[in-house]
Amino acid sequence: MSRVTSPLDLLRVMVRIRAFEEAVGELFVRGGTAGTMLHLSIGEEGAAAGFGLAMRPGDTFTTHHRGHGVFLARGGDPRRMMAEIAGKAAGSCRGRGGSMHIADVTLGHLGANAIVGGGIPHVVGAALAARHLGSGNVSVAFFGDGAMQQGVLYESMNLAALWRLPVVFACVNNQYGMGTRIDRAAASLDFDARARAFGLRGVTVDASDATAVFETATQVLADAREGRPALVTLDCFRFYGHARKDRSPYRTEEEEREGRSRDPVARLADRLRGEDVLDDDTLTAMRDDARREMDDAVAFALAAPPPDLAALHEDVYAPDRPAPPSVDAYHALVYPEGEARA
Ligand SMILES: Cc1ncc(C[n+]2csc(CCOP(=O)(O)OP(=O)(O)O)c2C)c(N)n1
Ligand SMILES: [Mg+2]
Repeated sequence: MSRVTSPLDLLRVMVRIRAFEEAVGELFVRGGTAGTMLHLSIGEEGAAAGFGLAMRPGDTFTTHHRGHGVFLARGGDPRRMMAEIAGKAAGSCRGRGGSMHIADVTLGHLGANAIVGGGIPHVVGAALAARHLGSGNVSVAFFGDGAMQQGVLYESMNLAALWRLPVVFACVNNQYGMGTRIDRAAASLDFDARARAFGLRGVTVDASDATAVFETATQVLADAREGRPALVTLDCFRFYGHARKDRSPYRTEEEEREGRSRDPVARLADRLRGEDVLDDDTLTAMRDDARREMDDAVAFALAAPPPDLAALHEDVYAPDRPAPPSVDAYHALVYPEGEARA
């Protein structure tokens, strides 16, 4: 473990991710979020914190639709993420992206993507740019096990290996793509072998152990910086349904109990308690702080004003292009009869 990241840092980030997910889940149920979908990463905190804390400032990344945890682990502001999910102008994408399309280039976050595998090729481009610029930065794609069956991953792995790009493909294997268990979707579960077939290093790590993820990530990131890209499979369990409304009727109670016993937060907390690095009061204070921080983020998001309709076309067209028609002019074009706007 590096001198700057301690196990307590890892635990604190995981506790904050869980508190965020619980708070945003509640906000969704109360109708405070924009859009109809919300994907929680509860149970996957070890992957997000372990990998996210091993990355360096300047490194870039993309995430899939279950990416709140990585955003927080990379220093994302929970207020700006909560406002984004609530569709408010104070959000990191001015409320235009929502949970599945959060981006924040100031943190190297090149964007979440709702298309399974959609964010993967972007990191190959970002890594090529890093190489040309000589920045020394790595680009990491976080995606789910569902994307392991997508062709775009293999095109990306091929180019990354061929051009020895500073890329890490990080598969968050939570065992399910929606209601389909991975062994019913993948002909082979040996993901490391798939990496090797392309000349990449392939490593699988138990992501209920955040410290192990951090150590593996530190090593593969250092190798990637030297032009040795890798595929890392972060093995974990999605505690709840695919999205907020899914109660996982396709899983047995026993499977859920067993999966939830691989709780990355409890695992590290228990270990640190056993090592006398953590006591109950400190853990309680950590949890209380995180809850307060996320309650504050919810209050901020609820109080923030909605985006101004007149700003709808901003950030859509390149600034050096002719200005698009105003919203009213566009409406007149679509409804020449003068129909009222819904
Ligand atoms: C190309 C494509 N196909 C199908 C979908 C519908 N879809 C949304 S999420 C999802 C499952 C993704 O599973 P996984 O990649 O394992 O991510 P997880 O939800 O488990 O985090 C599917 C099939 C999609 N968004 N994009
Ligand atoms: Mg999955």
